[in-house]
Amino acid sequence: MDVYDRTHRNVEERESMYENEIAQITAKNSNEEIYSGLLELAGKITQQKGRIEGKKKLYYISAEFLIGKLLSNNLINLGIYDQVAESLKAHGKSMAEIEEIENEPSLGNGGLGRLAACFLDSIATLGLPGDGIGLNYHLGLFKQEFEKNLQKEVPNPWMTQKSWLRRTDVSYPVILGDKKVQSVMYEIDVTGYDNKCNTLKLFDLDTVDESIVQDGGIQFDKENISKNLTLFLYPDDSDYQGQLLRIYQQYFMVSNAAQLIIDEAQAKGSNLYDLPDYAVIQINDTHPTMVIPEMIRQLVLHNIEMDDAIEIVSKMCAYTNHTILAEALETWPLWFLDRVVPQLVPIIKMLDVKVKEKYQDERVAIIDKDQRVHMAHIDIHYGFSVNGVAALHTKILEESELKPFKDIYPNKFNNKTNGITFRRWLLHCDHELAAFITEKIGDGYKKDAAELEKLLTAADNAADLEKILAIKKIKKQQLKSYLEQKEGVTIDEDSILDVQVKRLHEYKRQQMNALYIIYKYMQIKAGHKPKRPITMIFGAKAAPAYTIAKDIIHLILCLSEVIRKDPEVSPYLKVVMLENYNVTYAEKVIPAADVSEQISLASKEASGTGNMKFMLNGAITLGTEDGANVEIHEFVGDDNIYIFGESSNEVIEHYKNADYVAEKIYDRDPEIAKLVDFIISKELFAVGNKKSLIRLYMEIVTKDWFMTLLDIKDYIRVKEQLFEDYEDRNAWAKKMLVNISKAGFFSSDRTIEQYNEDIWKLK
Ligand code: GPQ
Repeated sequence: MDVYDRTHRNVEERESMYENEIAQITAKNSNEEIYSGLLELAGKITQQKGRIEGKKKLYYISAEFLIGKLLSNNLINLGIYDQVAESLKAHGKSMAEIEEIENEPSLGNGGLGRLAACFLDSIATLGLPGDGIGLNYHLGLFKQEFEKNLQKEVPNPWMTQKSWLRRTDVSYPVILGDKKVQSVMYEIDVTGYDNKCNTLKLFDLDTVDESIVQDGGIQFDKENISKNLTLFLYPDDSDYQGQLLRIYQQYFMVSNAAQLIIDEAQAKGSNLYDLPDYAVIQINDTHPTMVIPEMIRQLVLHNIEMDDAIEIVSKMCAYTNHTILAEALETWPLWFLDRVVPQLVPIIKMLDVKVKEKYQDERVAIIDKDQRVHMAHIDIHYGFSVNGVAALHTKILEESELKPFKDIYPNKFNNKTNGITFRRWLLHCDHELAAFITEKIGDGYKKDAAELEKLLTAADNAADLEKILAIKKIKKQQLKSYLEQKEGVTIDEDSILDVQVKRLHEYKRQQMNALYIIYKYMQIKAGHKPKRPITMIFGAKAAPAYTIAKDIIHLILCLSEVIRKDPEVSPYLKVVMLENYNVTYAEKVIPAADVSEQISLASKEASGTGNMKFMLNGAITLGTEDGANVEIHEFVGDDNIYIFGESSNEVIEHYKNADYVAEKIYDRDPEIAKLVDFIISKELFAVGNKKSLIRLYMEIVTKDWFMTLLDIKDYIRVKEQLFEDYEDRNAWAKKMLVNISKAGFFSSDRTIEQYNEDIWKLK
């Protein structure tokens, strides 16, 4: 029997096995009871399937795991989703209402955290032994609310009595400053699609006290470490205490990780000298970097000589870089580390001395002349692999950002273009599209995403093109009713849905999209109405201390209000800023999108993963040649993507020569000036905060660090072309199909296979 048939048989057996239980659970009256019944059943099936075992195991250490709600995800992976959904339907209920009971875990921020979650799904699906290790943030990332067109941050308690989170009795002592604390490990099962499971291990402290957080904005006592250690993800680090807290968190995470890894390896028979045969650690950006000196310290405590310990650890650790933004590259003043983790400082100093003995090059030093510790440099010198997250990103790392390291260690560098799990980002979020694909090409694509290419034949079939447009409309209608209930706004399902959802950052250039809205508003006021109404959707949280990012949110909310209240414009243009954009929201909005805005300044977006989700769901990319957009472009070809703006090479040159001056463009080009000036118009002042709008205006005119004005005209030109092309519905549907069928490469199953082949080498 081949694998496909066996898979099928397993699903059928399982379905009949749990038929009675599913019938009982779904017959319950309250949605809460149904939810907890399903939670228990999923836990039971997971346990029956068992854990993925192997001598060597991967530990994916990450400050963030943006896992999203787990109910549907787990039911799909366990093979009982359809049966549960049907059974619910027979009782007049829907999966969607049961999903509403679950809180979305607030354990991540953006792309890096979501990538970690997609990776866990693929690792388990491929049957590789690999666990995630992170922290159990009680209040996680803040919840975003809008008040007076401004972002307000409120605590986001997500843990409930009944949840996927399970307390274990695993516990380790950790030194935090002058105190020793005792950790607690929680676990969440990571189900593989038609496979066994791994776990996500989240460390915490029993002494953490949510009650120290005051109402009305997020304020708490940053000094009381044992009370606040795991309260928040990225506690505000705009002050000194906040920065220390970040280091405490990082150390707590990696000290637990190191002790757990040693324990598990020893239990499997390791003598610790052979630890690299039992464990490989993937360091997800630099937040977990201290695992290197901490692991060395732990091994020395186990009576291993320092030099041996360094060698052992260097064979175990691999580092992924997720950004070239200078401000995001972590460097800590040595004296900070001396206060928080004095036990690591002698080791870090020794690692630094060894580097300095070998290489007399300040650029590759761990401790620089200002006594700052460059975390990435520890990873590169004392890990065996360094990877970027898209082809262009890795190239920039190798050729400029990390060139001195590439020269020393040519073989350590490799690329691993990011991916997304198709279970969540197709099977779960767009059942209609998945059913269409299955009908056309069978369900082999669910396990082998490359099979999506077979769909290309549908691009020549008029009936299929009709269907694909009809599915998009259904997804828009579903989003419409969700938004009516969630936001109290109504969108037009026949309008073009143009979506930019991602964290708010100047390099991602939401402000450029806002300038387009101003352009369109002015066009409509001047009588040039679009052929079809346009709905612009934004979703983005700004870091609480990132003032300009909050100003950009303010601008978008103000534009939304001005347009909404203007009867001349509102029939043609609508701006919706989603409140508290998160994974759950992404699952609703991405399948409904026509246009995927990926407009970062070329060279600045390491990869992007939203771009892949939109592509898979049949949205067309409007973007710069940046991150994975470059690879998307290569796959779909010029006719099926809209590219604009200066290239990464040109941008890098501008930075090098410091020759980009926004003010010059503003002075030279009255059309551009007109758009920017609207930010401080009486129309916007009437609904907004003058100080914030002026600050943003000044920033764009006098600084514009991410070169909005450089690309704005090309952006408007290409976007107008895209809207025109949209009217040829048949041609547009073809573009959609090409995008879907070429998305296979961006499955995280492919990414994980490559990590395993080149780096982890798990059996
Ligand atoms: N990314 Cl360093 C984050 O979301 N957070 C971070 O702290 C860093 C990177 C993103 C990056 O901006 C995207 O381009 C990537 O697609 C994503 O990581 C995953 O690699």
